[in-house]
Amino acid sequence: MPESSIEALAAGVARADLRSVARVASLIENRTGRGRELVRRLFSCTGHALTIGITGPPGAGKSTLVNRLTEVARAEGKRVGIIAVDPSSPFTHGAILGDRVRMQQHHADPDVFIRSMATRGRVGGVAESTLELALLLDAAKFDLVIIETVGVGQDEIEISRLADITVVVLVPGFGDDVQAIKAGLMEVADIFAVNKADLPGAGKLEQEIRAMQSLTDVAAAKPVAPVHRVIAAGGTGVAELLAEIRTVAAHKQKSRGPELWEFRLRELLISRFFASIDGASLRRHAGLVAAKQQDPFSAVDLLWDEHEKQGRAFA
Ligand SMILES: Nc1nc2c(ncn2[C@@H]2O[C@H](COP(=O)(O)OP(=O)(O)OP(=O)(O)O)[C@@H](O)[C@H]2O)c(=O)[nH]1
Ligand SMILES: [Mg+2]
Repeated sequence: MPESSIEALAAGVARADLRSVARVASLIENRTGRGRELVRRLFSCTGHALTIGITGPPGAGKSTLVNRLTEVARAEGKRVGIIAVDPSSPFTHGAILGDRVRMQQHHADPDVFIRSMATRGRVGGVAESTLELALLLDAAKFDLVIIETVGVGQDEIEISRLADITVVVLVPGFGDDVQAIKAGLMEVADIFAVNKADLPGAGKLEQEIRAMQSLTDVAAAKPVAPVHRVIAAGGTGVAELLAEIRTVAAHKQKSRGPELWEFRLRELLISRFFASIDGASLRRHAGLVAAKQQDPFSAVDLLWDEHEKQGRAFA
């Protein structure tokens, strides 16, 4: 099919043709060589979009917030690409279905592109696919690219950091048992959104965040992340949040282009390595090491060999 040649698809993306964007997105999701080739070609056209990572505990209102941010950006005439990374873990409540329902108002809008990426059963490769999708949407001239991940595991949290700026969404009324989640999320936040501020406890949560910041940010030598109260459900505070995102992102970009790419390249390396390792094999070695039937260094040697074999097949 001549219209699906790499050249034609690249040209389609460059002129923001949505059918081409959708086809390339599928090529990326299916981890095809053509998808990767296209992203390589399109990379020189990227750099225009602001990418925003939105992460936070399950049910914090991330999708609702993404929906509202999209509304605000659309009212400005901006085009918005959304990538919802769904780990299909027991922690999420059918995120894909929920996202579809909540995003429905934007579905008919040709200037909003939504892609849910299921990660079930994949050990690695998620960071790489996510970055490829984000670059695709950037090349297709979307002004904002929003990446939603559920901030439960470290991997998910790291994916939100592939963006130019990371917003951590927290909600009042969690028990003390989520302190651990919060601690993991503290380090990645450029901005905190205290959502569901219509519920009691928003002030207390804000105080807790500031108290934790006073402990962690000194050591991290990182600017203190602003805290914003929002009611995503009603849209309150969302325009202000977007303005803050832009301000913080502008500051960050000035100082940390190479630093951000160093982080991204590291994530890509890890992602690619784990994409070539079978999860079952990793678990098998872990079992052998735990049972003292194998030492961890030999296990790593064997996993590395597996990666080299797979890596060659992959290339
Ligand atoms: N009271 C109140 N409820 C909200 C607010 N924002 C979102 N919700 C509700 O919180 C629930 C979860 O919202 P989602 O947007 O699906 O949350 P999420 O963080 O995307 O959830 P996962 O993707 O499953 O982790 C929904 O029932 C929303 O209607 C808010 O500002 N106030
Ligand atoms: Mg969601």
